[in-house]
Order: sequence, then C-alpha cells, then structure tokens
Amino acid sequence: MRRLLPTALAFAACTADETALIDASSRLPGGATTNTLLLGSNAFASPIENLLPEHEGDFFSGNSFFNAAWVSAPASTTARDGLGPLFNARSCSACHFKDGRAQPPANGEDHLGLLLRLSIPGTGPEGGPLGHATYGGQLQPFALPDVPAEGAITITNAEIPGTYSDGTPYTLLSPTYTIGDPAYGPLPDDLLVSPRVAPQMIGLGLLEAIDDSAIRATADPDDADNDGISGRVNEVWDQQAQALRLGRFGWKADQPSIRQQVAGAFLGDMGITSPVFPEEACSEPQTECRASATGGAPEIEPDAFDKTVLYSSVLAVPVRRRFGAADVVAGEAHFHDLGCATCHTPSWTTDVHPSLPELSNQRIWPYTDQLLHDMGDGLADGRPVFAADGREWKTPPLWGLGLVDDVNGHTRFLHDGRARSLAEAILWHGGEAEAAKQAFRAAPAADRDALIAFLESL
Ligand code: HEC
Ligand code: HEC
Ligand SMILES: [Ca+2]
Ligand SMILES: [Ca+2]
Ligand SMILES: [Ca+2]
Repeated sequence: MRRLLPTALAFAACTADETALIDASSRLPGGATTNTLLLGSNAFASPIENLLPEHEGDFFSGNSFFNAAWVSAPASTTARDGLGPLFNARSCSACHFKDGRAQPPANGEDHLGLLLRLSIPGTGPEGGPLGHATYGGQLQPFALPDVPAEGAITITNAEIPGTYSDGTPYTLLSPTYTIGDPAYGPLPDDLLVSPRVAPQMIGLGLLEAIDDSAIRATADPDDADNDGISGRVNEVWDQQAQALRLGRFGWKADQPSIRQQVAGAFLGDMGITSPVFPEEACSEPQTECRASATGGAPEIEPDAFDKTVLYSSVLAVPVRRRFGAADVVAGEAHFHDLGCATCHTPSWTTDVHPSLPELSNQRIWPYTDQLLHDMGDGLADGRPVFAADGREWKTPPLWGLGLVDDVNGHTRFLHDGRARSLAEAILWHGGEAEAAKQAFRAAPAADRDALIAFLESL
C-alpha cells in the first residue's frame, strides 16, 4: 500500500537563526506510515501506508466494529448486542465521526462526542479519581427504554472579550456545564466534572511506540532548567499489568495504552463489556441497570476487541499540505520563537512496537511532549486524575489539525471544544503557556497569520 513521495528539499526558514532549517522529513509526519493518498473528508480514515498484508483483514474488521451501531441484548446480531443499559452513544464513530474529532453540541442537540467525567473529592482505588457512589465516573445521558438515563447536560457559554496588542479585538467562549434531571438522586455540590470531546484517531499507535524512558527523560517536574515549563508524567492504573504505568491517552493522559482506552470507551461510552473490563458499569443503586439483560460475557468477543484495538492503532497521519510555502515556513520559525515547541515537541523516533513492526523505528512529527502542564485557571477543570491535578492537561499532538475542517466540518479545539479556531485555542493558553500566549498576542498580524498557516499545514 506504500507509495513514496519525491524527496523534499530542505527549506531555509525566514529567520536569522542559521540552525532553523525546515527538516524535509517533517513533510511525512508519520514517517513511512504516513497517508499520502487520501485527503479531504476521509483524510483520517486511511490505514498506515506500510500496513503489512497480514494486518489488512484485521484493519477492515476493526473498522466495521468501530462503525457498527450496537443494539440492546438479547438480539439476533449476537456479535454486537449488549448496548448499555446506560450509554453515551451507540457506536465509536458516533463520536469519532470519520475517525475524526467531535465538537460541543449546539443547544438542543444530542450530546454525542462530548462527555462529562465525574468524581468526588478524594482518592479512589489504585490512586485514581473517586467515582460518585451512584453516578460513577462518567455521566451517561442515554439508556435503554426501561432504564432511567442519568441526566442531561446543558452548556452555557459566556463571551469573553479580549484584544491583541495591536488593538484587534477577539472574543472567547467560556463554557459552564450543568447536569439537569439527575435520575438517581441529587448530585453533590462538590461534584468534580471534567468535560471532554472526542479527539481525532490518527497516529495513536506511533505515540504508543515512543519508549516510556524517552518521555520520562524529557519531564522536568520541578523546572530544573528554569524555563518556566515543568512538564510532568501521569502514572495511571494499568488493569492488565495490575500496576501503575505511564499515562499516554486521553486529555489528561488518563490511560496507559490504546487497549485500555478502547476497553474504557466500550464500557463507559457504550456499555459494552470486554476482556479488559468484564463487568457492566451499573452502580449498586442503579437497580434497573443491574437487572437488564447482558449481551454475553464479555459482550465484545476477545477477537473483535483485539481488531478494534489494532484499528485504533494504525489510522494514518496525513501528509503535510503547502509544505515549503513561504508563510508556512515563516510560521514554523514563529512556532519555535514564540515558545510553542517547548511543549509541542516537534519530533520523536519510535521504538520497537511489540506487535506492529510497521510502527517501529519511525521518525515522527506529532508536536507533543506527551507531558502534563498547568494551563492556568481558564482551562482548569478542577478534577485530578492520578498524578494530573485539576489545572493540568497533556500537550495534545498537533498533527492533522489543519484537516479537521475537511473531515468534520468544524474547527473546534481544546479538551472541550470551546475554541472556535486555532487562534482561539492559543488565546486560551495560560499557566506555564502564559508567556507563549502573550508572545502570540503581541506578534504582528502577519506573523500570527503565518503561525496559523503553519498549524493548518500540519
Ligand atoms: C461518547 C463519545 C465517544 C464514544 C462513543 C467513543 N469515544 Fe473515544 N474518546 C471520546 C473522548 C471524549 C475521548 C477523550 C477521553 C479523555 O480525555 O478521557 C476519547 C478518546 C479516545 C481515544 C484516545 C485518543 C487520544 O488521542 O488520546 C481512543 C483510542 C478512543 N477514544 C477510541 C474509541 C473507540 C475504539 C471507541 C468505541 C469502542 C470510542 N472511542 C468511543 C469520546 C468517545
Ligand atoms: C506549557 C506548554 C504549552 C505551550 C508553551 C504551548 N502549548 Fe499548545 N497546548 C498545550 C496543552 C496542554 C494543550 C491542551 C489544553 C486543553 O485542551 O485544555 C494545548 C493545546 C493546543 C492547541 C489545540 C490542540 C487541540 O487538539 O485541540 C493548539 C492549536 C496549540 N496548543 C498550539 C500552540 C501554539 C501555537 C503555541 C505557541 C504560541 C502553544 N500551543 C504553546 C500546551 C502548550
Ligand atoms: Ca452491556
Ligand atoms: Ca455513570
Ligand atoms: Ca523546564
């Protein structure tokens, strides 16, 4: 499936810094795995181009499990029954539409693609968040007919005005979340709520193939190098290893592996039990939930589960567009000069992947350090997850961001999709990223535009 692009030249950046050469390999952000063929609305749906023939069948089966709408048990379609009883959506693709990214719902729309993680103050099992005794760790706004759904989410947006240093005005949307109609008793005043939108699914196996020690080596928890940036690792519970491991996936690096993230999605988002989480997520007081029929033990067969994990691991990162265009080249230099690259680490080399050799030893360009950062009051959710505190978020990869509009028809960014553009996403940065944000605010309009052109080329 692989086709090589003609070798790109190295472009000199428009900066006095002689060392700031644009690396030709960044044109293929996923190395040999890069999707060079399929852009437009299917830009995130391609398998890695070097996918081995023996993995193709599993990819396509995994694709069908990712897109399948699950049904309530018992059903004649036993391969995908067992939905709920409580759930957020019926399929993975309802939230990760076209393997892409969700946006916050407009008022009155169903809350697909944005979910609320819940906990109460204190520490839960294995040092993780302490779920609410009835509502658990996530609000499920939908349920099967005879089971009460947990509640409804309402988002209220305040408009916050601001100005760039040159006087150009902007506004930011600041959302508040309320849970209406709580079906299982009132919610406590000190309930901790973390809103999250579904991110795009590309390049995840490559990120998983970065060696733990390489990520740990870049952490600087006490800001020993005194640059104002103190990236930290999360350490989260690994259900299969029964031990704490480096957190990698989710907006707070909540999950140690794609496998556990997928199992968590099946259970928490769709009510489907799996080999990793074999028990339905019905709490003691949720009696109708506990009395409902299940679709087998586990509800997704181990083989189908493995294929969904493989699928989630090998969706390809798309090739850069407008690579080498003057504004993009200038924007890349600004990205470094404004301090963005301190957290959005441009490049990594993957280690040996245990089961997918296609992902091994690739030079990749995700633009993330995979570490947690204090992003200030504005973005804080106040809900700790293992080592991540209520102000910290993991630096998200920036690859593919310029194609979100083509794939999903929107440009909503950040953990809850509050930013309506890439510029708004930057303007929300605070905490450790305050200096970078201020540098962006102070930059001339032409430089800001070039920076955005660079981000759109990713
Ligand atoms: C209700 C919407 C929803 C559904 C359904 C859903 N997801 Fe997600 N997905 C999310 C959200 C929100 C996140 C971010 C989670 C977090 O930060 O904790 C996410 C994160 C992920 C990630 C990690 C991505 C990253 O960059 O860290 C993977 C992998 C994933 N989902 C796979 C799946 C699979 C496979 C399914 C179906 C079994 C699925 N999801 C179903 C909303 C959803
Ligand atoms: C201190 C580390 C840090 C610095 C410096 C930083 N970022 Fe970020 N960036 C983050 C984190 C963490 C998030 C996720 C925040 C959230 O979702 O609430 C983020 C999110 C983003 C997003 C949205 C990504 C998405 O998937 O929604 C963009 C775009 C972005 N940053 C660009 C930049 C640019 C451009 C700069 C320089 C002007 C910059 N960042 C500087 C840490 C940083
Ligand atoms: Ca079920
Ligand atoms: Ca729940
Ligand atoms: Ca530092």
